[in-house]
Amino acid sequence: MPDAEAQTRPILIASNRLPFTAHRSAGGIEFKPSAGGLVTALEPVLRKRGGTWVGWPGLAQKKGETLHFEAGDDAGYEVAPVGLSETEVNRYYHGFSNRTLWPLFHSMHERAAFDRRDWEAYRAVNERFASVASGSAGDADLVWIHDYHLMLAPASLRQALPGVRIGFFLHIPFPPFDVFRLLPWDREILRGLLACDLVGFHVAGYAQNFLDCVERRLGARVDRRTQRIEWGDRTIQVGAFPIGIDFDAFANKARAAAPSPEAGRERIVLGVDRLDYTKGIPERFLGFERLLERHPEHRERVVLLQLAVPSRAQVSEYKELKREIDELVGRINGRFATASWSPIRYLYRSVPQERLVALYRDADIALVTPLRDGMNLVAKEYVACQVDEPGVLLISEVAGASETMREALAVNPYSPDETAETLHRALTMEEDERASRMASLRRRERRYNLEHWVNGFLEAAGRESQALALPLEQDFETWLEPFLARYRVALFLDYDGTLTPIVDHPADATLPEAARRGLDACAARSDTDLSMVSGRGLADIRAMIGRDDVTYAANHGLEIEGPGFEPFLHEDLPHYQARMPELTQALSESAPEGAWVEEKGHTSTFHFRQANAEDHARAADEARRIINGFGFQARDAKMAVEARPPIGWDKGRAVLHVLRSRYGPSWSERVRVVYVGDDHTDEDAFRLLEGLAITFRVGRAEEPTAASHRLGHVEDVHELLDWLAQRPTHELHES
Ligand code: GDG
Repeated sequence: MPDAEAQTRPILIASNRLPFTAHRSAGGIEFKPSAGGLVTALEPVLRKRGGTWVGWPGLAQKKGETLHFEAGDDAGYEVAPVGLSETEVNRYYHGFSNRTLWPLFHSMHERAAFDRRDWEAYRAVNERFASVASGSAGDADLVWIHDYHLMLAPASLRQALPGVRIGFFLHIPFPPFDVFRLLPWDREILRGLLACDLVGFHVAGYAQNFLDCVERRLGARVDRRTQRIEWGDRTIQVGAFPIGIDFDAFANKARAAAPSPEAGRERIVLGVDRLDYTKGIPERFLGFERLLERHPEHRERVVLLQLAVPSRAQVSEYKELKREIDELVGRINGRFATASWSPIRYLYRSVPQERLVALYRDADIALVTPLRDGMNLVAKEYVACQVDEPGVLLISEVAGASETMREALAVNPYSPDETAETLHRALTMEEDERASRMASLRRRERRYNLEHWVNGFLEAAGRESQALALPLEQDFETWLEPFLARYRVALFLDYDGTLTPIVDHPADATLPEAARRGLDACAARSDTDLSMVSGRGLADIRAMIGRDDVTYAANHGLEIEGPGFEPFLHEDLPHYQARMPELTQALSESAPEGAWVEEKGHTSTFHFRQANAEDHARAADEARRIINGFGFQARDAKMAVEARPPIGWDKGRAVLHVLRSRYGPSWSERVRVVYVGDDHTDEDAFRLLEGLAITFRVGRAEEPTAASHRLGHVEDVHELLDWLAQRPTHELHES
């Protein structure tokens, strides 16, 4: 679709909170609009294009209570509330979102709690968000999901609406790999985000961290230059979109605001934060104390005015922090106060915006020293409100904002000495330097404002993701070359969906020419042994490949034949084989038109791909019931249900049998194993080989996998075969 047309289609926004908050009062439930920057930025987009905002109204739902909300007649968009019970508010919101993800993503892992019940609530609530979103999406052109509360929702939404475009923006940092991996559910979170078309972060460093995690934890192909990820058959674009503020609105309000009562007597050093341990409030106070110790000339001339907005007061960490701050203020004020001056003025409350902008305008210095911060809007708002005498901005090196606000004075928030010295420098800075620095900061923030951010993200989300430009050989080399070098290679390949595309009838899935060439070239190498691991019967898979020097593990490995070792047939098989004809007949009788049964000796497969789509679910249920009734194990496959003898044998056990029979019990010292498969019967082999082999899962991104890497298509497997056939020949380590 042309970009211009796409920009006028409705849009769906999903965020933890709706643009207004519900409160219970004596007169019933009341709604108050939320005045946050994000709401101000996104509402006009919704009004213009139409669409829906999905979110939690901020109130725990009582049993049997239904909450109904409307954006108001003139809003021009719909509101779809997601109800949460009190337990869910505790576990999903206070628990997993704010006690696990918030500290971990701010690289404060020692504060993070990992509780499986919180995780389960998070998963359930994310699924509910996705289901409300898919029910409200209508003809929305894009679903834009916000923040760390909803990182699994994209995956559920993708399942419900496979064709929808999904954009995600993370408002907090994305941590480095060695911090992120501490999360017991790290892969699930990554997989959730990879269901998007675009994943946006504030700064390039967070996007890099995400790419590292996806590459190292999921084995996805990553193109760092274009910031793209190949995930099975899909491509995901990643990018940095530094958020801005409504600069002109802040500047205009600052021009209009009445003088702050605090202005005039002493010079003001201003801190404005939610009361949160990431914001570094105690550390900031210690830096200010050090200033007063080292530079007594500032005593009675400067005051640190700290606004701390109450936040997440139910979480114990925050209660503890409040106590710590109260004590620190008391101690420092007790130490330095005189009859007419107290060094720290601390307000634990929120103030109206007119008063906030006046403070920003009248403050001589803004002390923005979070210990870690996604971006930090306070720094930007301060700059926008500097409409009179230019002040100085001190910014923590580890706030996202410091990446672009280069003319601010950067500080390490953990160092009281550095904070003190930088404060001293700011307090003694000449007017012309202050003016130059502030003018540059203001110019940039005016240009890269909130509207610029919204438009930039929406434009990127509307662009089709191009496939990776990186040649596959390069990744094969990185993944395989160091692992294989100087070792014999045992290559295990599934057939259908791996070497050949899936077709309606298995008999039509003949080996493509490219696969034949690759297989022949691999087999021709004296340092490579080939094995086929297939659900097909032995004669069938042998005929499809047509080589005698290959090992065949047929019927999911129940029957194995290969060069150099005794043929294998599981000892319990004859018993089940005797029952097979009867089972096949029962399955055939249950089959609706188009469905059919493939008998393969020891196993049997009920195929329903060609039956009417509306019969699929019922036919599969019935087949499972019959299979179980005969004492066989029913396993779902692609548009099919397989009947297998329930003897605890699978492709993983079969691979192990081949390796032990061929190379002895110390096989792992003698060969390097590569396994390629495309469906969930291959997962048994992927799991067994975890840490022992390089494994590839081919195809659909939505299927979870234990494989170490993914490939998009059958053609990529052909390239892998070519690479393996042409890899450098080394003198073997041990033969
Ligand atoms: C998250 C990320 C990222 C504060 N006190 C009062 C008040 N505020 C307003 C400020 C500002 C907002 O609160 C705080 O925004 P920050 O960006 O500083 O921090 P978080 O709340 O942690 O936000 C952050 C942001 O998302 C956006 O992506 O920058 O890194 O952590 O707008 O003005 N507003 C009023 N009275 C107060 O007393 N009216």
